[in-house]
Amino acid sequence: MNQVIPAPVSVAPDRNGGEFRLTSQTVIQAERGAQRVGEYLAGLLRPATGYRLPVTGDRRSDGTISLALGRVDAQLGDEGYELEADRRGVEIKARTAAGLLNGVQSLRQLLPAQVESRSLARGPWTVPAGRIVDYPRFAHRGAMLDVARHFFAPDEVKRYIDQISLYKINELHLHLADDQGWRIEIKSWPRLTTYGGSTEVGGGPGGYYTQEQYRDLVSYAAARGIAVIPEIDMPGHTNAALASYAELNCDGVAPPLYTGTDVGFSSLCIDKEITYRFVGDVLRELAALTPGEYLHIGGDEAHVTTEPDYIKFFQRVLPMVEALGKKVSGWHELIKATPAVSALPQYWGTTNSNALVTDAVARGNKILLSPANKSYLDMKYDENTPLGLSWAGFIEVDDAYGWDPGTYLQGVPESSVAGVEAPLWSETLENSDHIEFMAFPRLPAIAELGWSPWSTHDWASFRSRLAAQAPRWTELGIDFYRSPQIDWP
Ligand code: TNX
Repeated sequence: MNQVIPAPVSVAPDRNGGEFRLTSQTVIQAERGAQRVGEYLAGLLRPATGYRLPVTGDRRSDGTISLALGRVDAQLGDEGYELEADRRGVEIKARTAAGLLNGVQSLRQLLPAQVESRSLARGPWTVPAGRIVDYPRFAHRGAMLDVARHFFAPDEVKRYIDQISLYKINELHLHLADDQGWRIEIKSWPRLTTYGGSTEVGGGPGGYYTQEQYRDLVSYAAARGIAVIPEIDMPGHTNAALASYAELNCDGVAPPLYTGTDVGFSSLCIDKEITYRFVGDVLRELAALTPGEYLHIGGDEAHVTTEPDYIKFFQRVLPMVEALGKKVSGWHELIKATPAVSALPQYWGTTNSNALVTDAVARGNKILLSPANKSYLDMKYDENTPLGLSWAGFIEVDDAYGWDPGTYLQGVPESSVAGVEAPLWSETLENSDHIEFMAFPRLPAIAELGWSPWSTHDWASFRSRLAAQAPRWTELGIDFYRSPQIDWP
């Protein structure tokens, strides 16, 4: 029972041993409101076991995995769950479907690794007897994927969604536009995608999501307990838009498409009225595609926008987001424009104090932590890593795991931390293999920092639990980095 990542709040293996065994007779009993989770669980377990695993609302006593809503301790909150296993069955209880999904992810990890096989595999399919009580330390546990520098097709994004859900990540931040490509269809500005989405770093064909494909991604993520935060980076990182519409440029001349990896050379034209019509249209269409609370409006590395212009720009754009009923998320530079206290600045620096962030905290903002030298999954592991960048340093597994979000930034108490995010920038990453090699094993480390109580933080325990994940990744076809810090089986 002690092998789950992220480490649960409490794990009590049954002192008499014993186990539940999944058989061809097992049924999944899902209460009203839990059927979708039941079907999701059945879908995970059927390929390897070959069992029918019917999902039913009927009450049964023996041989069931039951998913129950309501009647739980208040401390579990909306995302917590209780899991109890004995010889007769497994019961997962939670207040919400999100809590049940988290319980399901733990149950998956209590079953043998071969359960992840997508074709018939050999059991026995046992769950050790005992009880887990579990809930998250931070409400926000994010992963970010940059689909702008290199485009990733919907199936590749779904594959990553499946992988991050296993570690109870609940927010997927999609970096949808940058200098090298615009990836989300905006019906009122069609050239953003047809032209602005037509390439990527290195000059490949790029691509984009139609609004229909994007909605499908959002609902695929939601079924796994994950909200999508769409990002349109502005006023910098906008060459793809500027190339698509000449009128957005101060001089009225469209620059060429860009396929390199420089940052900080583009800016929307702050003094042109059309800029705000453009931004308003984009945000309106984006908000209509977004059931989640946040729109991310970037704000990083605006090196060719003067500070007064930067502030002027965001003082017009920030109210647009709120008028659409959404909260603002943005990189921490955005704090210069004094966003509302509901806004969520995202810290991406490499130092453990930052004056802008301390100011925002004093005003009442919560901060999302993604320190580049700890949580950036695109940083190389060491000098020999074939992919990735190294501007924020090398990040080995113990670096990714070895910091406390609750005390990391001076002047930012745990109560002002919304959570953590692990960004994956894609200048050097072209396909799912590349994504997985950089995310595994560091993504589970960041996920544990976001979920698990600090009292469970322990490198020796994490190392051994991480090693135990490897056979699962192999079953899932995840090409992970065999860090020399871990005793892989
Ligand atoms: C900095 S982090 C950026 C991105 C790059 C990344 C590469 C941040 C807010 N901006 O534009 O892709 O470094 O690691």
